[in-house]
Amino acid sequence: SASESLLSGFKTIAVLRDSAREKNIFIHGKIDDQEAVVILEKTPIREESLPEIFKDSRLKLEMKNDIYSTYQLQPPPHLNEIKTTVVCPATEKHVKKYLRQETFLLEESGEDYLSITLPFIQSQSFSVQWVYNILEKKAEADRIVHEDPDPKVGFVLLPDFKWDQKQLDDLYLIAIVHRRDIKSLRDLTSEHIPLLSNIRKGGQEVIQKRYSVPATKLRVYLHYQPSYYHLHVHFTSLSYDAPGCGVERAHLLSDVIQNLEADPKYYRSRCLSFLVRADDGLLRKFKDAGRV
Ligand code: M7G
Repeated sequence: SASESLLSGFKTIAVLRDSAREKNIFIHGKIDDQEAVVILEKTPIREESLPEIFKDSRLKLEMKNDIYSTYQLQPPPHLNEIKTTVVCPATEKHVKKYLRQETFLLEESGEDYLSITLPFIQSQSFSVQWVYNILEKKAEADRIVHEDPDPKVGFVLLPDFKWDQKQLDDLYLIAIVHRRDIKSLRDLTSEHIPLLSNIRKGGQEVIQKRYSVPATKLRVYLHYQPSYYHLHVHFTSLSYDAPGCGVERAHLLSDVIQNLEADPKYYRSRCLSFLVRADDGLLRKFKDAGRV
C-alpha cells in the first residue's frame, strides 16, 4: 500500500539531531518532491517480551573474556521495531523545531505578550488542523481514551503521538479542550478553573481506571510556550523524563489552578519565562523591542 512504501524514496538532506542515549535520530529529507521530517526511535524492551527474546533470537558472540561475554542478538522481527514519525509536507518551522540549537530563556511580561508575542504567533505558528481533526473525529478517532463533550468544560483525552502505548513507563496522553478560544496558559483566567479542574479530575480518573496508574504517579502540566496554540494538557508518567517536562517549560496543572484561585488574572499579568531557539523569529522580535 501507499503507506508501506512511503519511505522507500526518502532522500536525506541533513540529520537535525541524534542521541545515542535516547536512541533516536531526527532527519530532514525529501519524499518525492516534498519536504519531510522523519523521526526514528528505538523503543524500550518490554518485560513481557523477554521469554520470546530468549527463546527465538539468534546470538552471535562478539567477545569472551573470563566470566564476561558480549553478543549481538537478532530478535524476531516483531520485537525489533523502530517507532517512526513522519511530518510531510513539513514547513521550515518543523525543520527548525527539531534542529538541535542553542537556546535562550526569555522573560515575557503581560505587556510583552500583547505587543510582541501575540502578533508574532498570530502571524506564524504551526497549524492546529491536527487538533481540529481529533475534536471532529476526522483523525485518531479510534485512539480516543475518553471524551467529555461539554462545549465549555469538555475535552478529549488520547495518547500523545510520542507514546506507542506498548509500556506504561513512558505513558504520555494529552487532553485537548473542545473550546477553540484558548490559545495557551496566557489566556487563562479564573473563568477557566472549572475547565481545568474537570480535565485534572477526569484525566486522572480515566488513567487510573484504564492503565492502573494513580494520580500520584502522574505529571500533569501545560507547556509555555506550546508549539500548538490550542489549549491542551500533558499527562506523563512520573517515571518518564518526557521532553519539555522541565521547569523552563512545564507548568503543573495544580499550580495553575491555585494561582488562578489566588489571582483571577495571574497569567495575564505575570512575567512568564520561556525558551527560544537561536534562530527563532520571536527572539529577534524581543531583541528588536529592546527586551533582551
Ligand atoms: P506542545 O506543548 O504544543 O508542543 O504539545 P511540543 O510538541 O513542542 O511539546 C503538543 C503535544 O501534542 C506534544 O506532546 C506532541 O507530541 C503532541 N502531538 C503533536 N501532533 C502533531 C500530534 C498528533 O497529530 N497526534 C497526537 N496524538 N499528538 C500529537
